[in-house]
Amino acid sequence: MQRLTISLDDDLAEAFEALMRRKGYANRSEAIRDLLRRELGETSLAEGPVQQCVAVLSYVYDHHERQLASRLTDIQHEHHDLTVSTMHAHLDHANCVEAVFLRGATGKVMDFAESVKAQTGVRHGHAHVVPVETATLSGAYFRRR
Ligand code: NI
Repeated sequence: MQRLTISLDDDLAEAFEALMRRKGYANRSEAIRDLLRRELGETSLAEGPVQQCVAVLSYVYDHHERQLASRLTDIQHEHHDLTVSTMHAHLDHANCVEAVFLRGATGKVMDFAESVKAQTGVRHGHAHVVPVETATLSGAYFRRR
């Protein structure tokens, strides 16, 4: 564990305090750690599509949309090496929400997510991609403190 001392001008410090309150952080250290983890994760995603990741892809769709439900199932079967599990909930008479848990090479996972999001009738698609290096599985990105 290392201890860092940082200096912020007043405006930035106030904005940071407001952000912490809005997001419910109990202390500055945890807020800073999460900001750093996110930035490090995004940077490593930008650096290499071959790196491994875990991801959750979520989206809403209308199951009355022609062939969409079976098309989505087909896409998942075609990528059974990436899809770990899928959770489905029926929101109302027409709409469903699905969360697909994915694991694999980041480039392939992101291509899969884009192909699902691009389907006609799929809305609010979002992939939360977390980079994983085998060597750091128990390491810095995942350590809470
Ligand atoms: Ni449904």
